[in-house]
Amino acid sequence: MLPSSPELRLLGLLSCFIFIFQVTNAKRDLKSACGTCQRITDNFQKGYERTAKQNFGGGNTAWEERKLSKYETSEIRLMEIVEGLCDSSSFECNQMLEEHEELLETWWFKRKTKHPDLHKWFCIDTIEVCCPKGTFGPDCNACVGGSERPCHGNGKCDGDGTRGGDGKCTCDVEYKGDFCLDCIDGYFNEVRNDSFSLCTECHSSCKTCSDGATHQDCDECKDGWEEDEQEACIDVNECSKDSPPCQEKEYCVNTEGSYSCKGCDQACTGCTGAGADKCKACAGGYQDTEGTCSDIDECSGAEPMCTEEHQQCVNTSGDYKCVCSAGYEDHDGECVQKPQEEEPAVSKTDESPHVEL
Ligand SMILES: *[C@@H]1O[C@H](CO)[C@@H](O)[C@H](O)[C@H]1NC(C)=O
Ligand SMILES: *[C@H]1O[C@@H](CO)[C@H](O)[C@@H](O)[C@@H]1NC(C)=O
Repeated sequence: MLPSSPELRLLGLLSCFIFIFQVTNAKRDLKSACGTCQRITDNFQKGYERTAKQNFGGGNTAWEERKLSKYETSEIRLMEIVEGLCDSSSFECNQMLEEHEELLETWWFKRKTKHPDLHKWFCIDTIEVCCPKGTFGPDCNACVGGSERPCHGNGKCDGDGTRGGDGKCTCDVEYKGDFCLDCIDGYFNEVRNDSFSLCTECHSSCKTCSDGATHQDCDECKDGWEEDEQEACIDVNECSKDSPPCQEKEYCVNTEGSYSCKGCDQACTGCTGAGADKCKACAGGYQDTEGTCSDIDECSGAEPMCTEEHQQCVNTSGDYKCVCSAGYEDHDGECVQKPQEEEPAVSKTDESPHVEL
């Protein structure tokens, strides 16, 4: 009978999730176990080289020769190498080492001569956490694209060299597809057959292209570019369009594939370029003098601009202002005489006694 109550179904669903979780976890574990094993055998090699130079350096008497050849294959040397295999902080490494230390000893004394490649003997063939390069998974199957050139040399095979992964490709940035033979947009196949592909970047004016890297090889132009009569992609001059893209107080600068808007000189109302000589019209407070908009000195006109008593006119860029004359200061819009300056020393002694307490 099928489980029919909601509780039972939920339970079934839950155990299904747990199963999936364990499977994905196990897959990752297989990859990392191979990485751990690889580090162990790498460190073994380093330790082997390190201990080769150690002890009895330089001597060559018969006694030393004998002693040296003895050390070369000795348990002592093996111990010295094994000490450096794992970081004390690496749980995974120490666990693997503990579990398989005897195997390393077996290899050291009995297998080394026949199987000099420790990684192959230990990680791949004996404890079976790794696979040969270009293969993956429990049975060391060939990666997509073959073990010689996984992913046709244009990507990374999932689980490559480990007992984990699914052998599928993650392509390098220019490539796509299950086999990493296709080019992404903006690239084209310069060379291509069933097992080899080289993707080259299109001309900067192309969105897509084929067969070449010039602006005439585009299949489609990029935004900001358009086809001319020869079907080549050329830059669109956004600035010469009927409705220019910039604001009133800006001028337009065309660039490759785009444009930019820049602010007009403050002397202008509208302009065709940078500077006061590129104005379409002069801004208020400026006048056209020989094609350039220049500041008007309002203060030098026949009519006085500032009419209050003791006021003075000051010319500013595009404008003028009225200020009180020297010796006068503004009091509610009127210029009144400043109070006589007191001697600084006197005012200090007047104010400071209570501060100095
Ligand atoms: C594919 O092209 C590459 C590079 O040009 C060449 O080395 C290889 O032999 C070719 N393979 C086939 C099957 O044509
Ligand atoms: C105002 O006067 C004109 C004309 O003499 C000058 O050319 C300006 O430079 C001046 N503006 C300022 C801010 O001094």
